[in-house]
Amino acid sequence: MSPERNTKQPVSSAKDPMDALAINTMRTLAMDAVQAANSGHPGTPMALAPVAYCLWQNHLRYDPGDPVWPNRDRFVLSCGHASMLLYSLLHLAGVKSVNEDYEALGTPAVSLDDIKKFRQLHSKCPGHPEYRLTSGVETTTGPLGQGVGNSVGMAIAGRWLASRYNQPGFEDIIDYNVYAICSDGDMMEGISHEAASIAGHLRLSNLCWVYDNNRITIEGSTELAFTDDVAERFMAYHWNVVRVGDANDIELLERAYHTFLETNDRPTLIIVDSHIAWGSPNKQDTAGAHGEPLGEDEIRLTKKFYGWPEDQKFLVPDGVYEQFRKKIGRRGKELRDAWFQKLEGYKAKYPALADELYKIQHRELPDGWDKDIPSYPADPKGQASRNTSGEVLNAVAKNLPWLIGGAADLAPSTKTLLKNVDSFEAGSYGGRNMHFGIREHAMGAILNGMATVKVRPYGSGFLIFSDYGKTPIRLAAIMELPVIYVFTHDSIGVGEDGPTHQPIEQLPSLRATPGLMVIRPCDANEVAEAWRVVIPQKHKPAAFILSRQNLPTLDRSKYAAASGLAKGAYVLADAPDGKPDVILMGTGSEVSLCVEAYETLTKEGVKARVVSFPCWELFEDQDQAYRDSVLPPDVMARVSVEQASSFGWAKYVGARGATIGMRTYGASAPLKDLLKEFGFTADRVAEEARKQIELHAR
Ligand SMILES: Cc1ncc(C[n+]2csc(CCOP(=O)(O)OP(=O)(O)O)c2C)c(N)n1
Ligand SMILES: [Mg+2]
Repeated sequence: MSPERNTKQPVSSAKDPMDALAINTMRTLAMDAVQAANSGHPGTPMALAPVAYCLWQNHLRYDPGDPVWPNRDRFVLSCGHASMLLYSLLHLAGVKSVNEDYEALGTPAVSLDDIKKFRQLHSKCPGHPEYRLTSGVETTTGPLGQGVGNSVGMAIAGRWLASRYNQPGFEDIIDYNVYAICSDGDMMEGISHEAASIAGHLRLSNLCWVYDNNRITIEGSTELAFTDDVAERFMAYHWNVVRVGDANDIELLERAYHTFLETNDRPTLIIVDSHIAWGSPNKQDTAGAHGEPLGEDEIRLTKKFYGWPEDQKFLVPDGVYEQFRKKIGRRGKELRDAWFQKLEGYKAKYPALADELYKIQHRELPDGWDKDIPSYPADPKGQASRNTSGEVLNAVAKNLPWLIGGAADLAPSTKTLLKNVDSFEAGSYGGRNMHFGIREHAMGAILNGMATVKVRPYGSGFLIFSDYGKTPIRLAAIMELPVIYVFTHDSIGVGEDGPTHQPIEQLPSLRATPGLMVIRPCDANEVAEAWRVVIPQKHKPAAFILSRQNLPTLDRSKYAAASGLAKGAYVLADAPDGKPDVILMGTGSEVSLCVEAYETLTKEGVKARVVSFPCWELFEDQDQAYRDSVLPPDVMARVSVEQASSFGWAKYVGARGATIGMRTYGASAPLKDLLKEFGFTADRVAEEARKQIELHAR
């Protein structure tokens, strides 16, 4: 079957001629912007213009003047390649920009000039919508499937906030809905299966996905690779499924949105059949015709069909801005103003809850959030860092009510269960223990969606499976969302489970993610410090890398205080005169090996220093003087020890330094045998130290 093609989008069935004019304005802006950039996807924004227009104008509870109003409906464009659809809406609806402190600036979020500079440096209209860069963009999309995943997190956060903050007389303080527009690609990606499955299970009736069933992707018809019965699939996930046979049929679209609004026990999928506009007949058979500019001639023809001045570019006809002001503008402002008025009454009646809501929205913490974080006495046996982390997490959660999270079915292993706290489940949306199921990828995207709503989410699993959810991790870093990942079973230390479960390259790969704080604490007190550093972060995601096996708790009266963790790396033990001949550095379980080797070397009269190095990202943030004080440039005899790929350590040990790490996968065996086999012993560390001193003395 050849894909159906239709360059000229039929004029929509809008009754008000101004609606039709506004819809065609969105389409022509998309054509012109993509043509000017000479790259991008014009077809989908054109085809979906009526779908999004109808939603924004008639349903979205959204005030363009205040795009951070906490109870606004969320709109996610999961098919981020259709970004011009969102940019034209943000522009025409007059959405205002907001600064880092969430204050409305009065300037447009997207100016016509930004649209003219679509995909150019410093434009507010980058190739794919970017959260933080452009006000009104609720989440960064582009990697297909992420947006729909985020939308589930937004819906979850909405349900949780409603459960805690809606009170008698104030039942609608939080009652926003979440809409996501998605495409064939979103539907094919595995993450949409995971996300839809958990959304259906949780019966998130505040969630609506609009699926653009245009039956075409880049290589051609979906017949090539995708013949799922999407409706059946979603019904099996316990979704309500509605069909709209024609994307231009405003009446059918209206009916579908109403059905969503009236459905109170499950999420809704609206399947919209559409035809993509994708270039003239002579371009149809060339590879890449889908997702390319239409070309000047085609644009002229299309504009003629719309009754548009053929040579005018970026035209917004008279009355179009007014049409948006009259509908979404007026409705949104009224709703928003009424909400803030209501909030005054709420503040009077429920001051403590109102204060929490304020703090959540500003990413502030309750006073005394850290008062129950324990400190740990020296203990040669110690405990696993995952266990300490569970204790510290619980100590923090007690005083930070909007810390919410869970595991991908591994809470007994990751120790992330909050004690004396309910589960977040369908019909019990006040719980804070999330059960993501074995869905690492969706978990990551859900955490991102929750973080955009500004509750404080965490997710957990085995470090090895962080790869399953890597894209959401990097998107959290791009979006600067303070998501917390608790990754346990951090090394070949998992022993008998063998190479499939022993992380090797995961640590360097996470460390290579710009902006992600990867923290591998060496003992119980470093774990406590790590949480102390991470929780106040407003714009940085963090990953805790924790052991399954016990780690001795260092005697901090003998060695330096764990508060050094805040600087990423610190001198734990030093040569008596502070002038070491060799530096031993390690993270996590390997720090105690360094300490043991240090004691041996010291007895031999060798002047050694131990550097505990829990977080590269934090260390790189320190000034040169501090970094030199930890790693003096004139001491090049250096040894690093870490049970992971040694990739990257040369940066700190130098080209002639020694790295004790992994250059192969691990093996299935008891831990003590593995440590010997792969050289993670204090003797080996001491031996490499002696060799280093000799090498650098030459
Ligand atoms: C995870 C991911 N893989 C691949 C791509 C590259 N890509 C961009 S658009 C697209 C296909 C578009 O087809 P569809 O999702 O049906 O959207 P439509 O073109 O119909 O709007 C692909 C493969 C991507 N953006 N994300
Ligand atoms: Mg498609």
